Amino acid sequence: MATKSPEKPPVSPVQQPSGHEGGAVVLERRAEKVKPPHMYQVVMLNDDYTPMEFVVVVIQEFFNKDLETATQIMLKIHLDGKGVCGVYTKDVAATKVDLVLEAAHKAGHPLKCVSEPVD
Ligand code: TYC
Repeated sequence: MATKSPEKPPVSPVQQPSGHEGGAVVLERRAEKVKPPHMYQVVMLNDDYTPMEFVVVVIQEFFNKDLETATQIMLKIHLDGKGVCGVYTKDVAATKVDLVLEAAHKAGHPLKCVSEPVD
């Protein structure tokens, strides 16, 4: 009966030679730790002029929300003055902001949004 060998210790940060390098010893340092990226939330701001329907469409299109969720987010912004539409890496959040501002500008609405780091 095969007995289970004892648990191996956690992998060392240095790659151990496998013995198949033709006699050469290859030591390869592995990345110690990969931290998750800092995340940024896209916050949309209320104003008195942008039509509610336009905001709902923008939230659906650029933040991939269904109609019901987009409507809830829009109403929260309308009532509280601002609301989070999504959380992304820094570059993606910045791109979302640009796309929303461009769409609003093209449609002649003063809709604004910003990205800010999540604590
Ligand atoms: N307050 C706007 C209105 O009454 C609607 C609105 C909602 C505008 C959310 C911007 O981010 C916004 N027409």
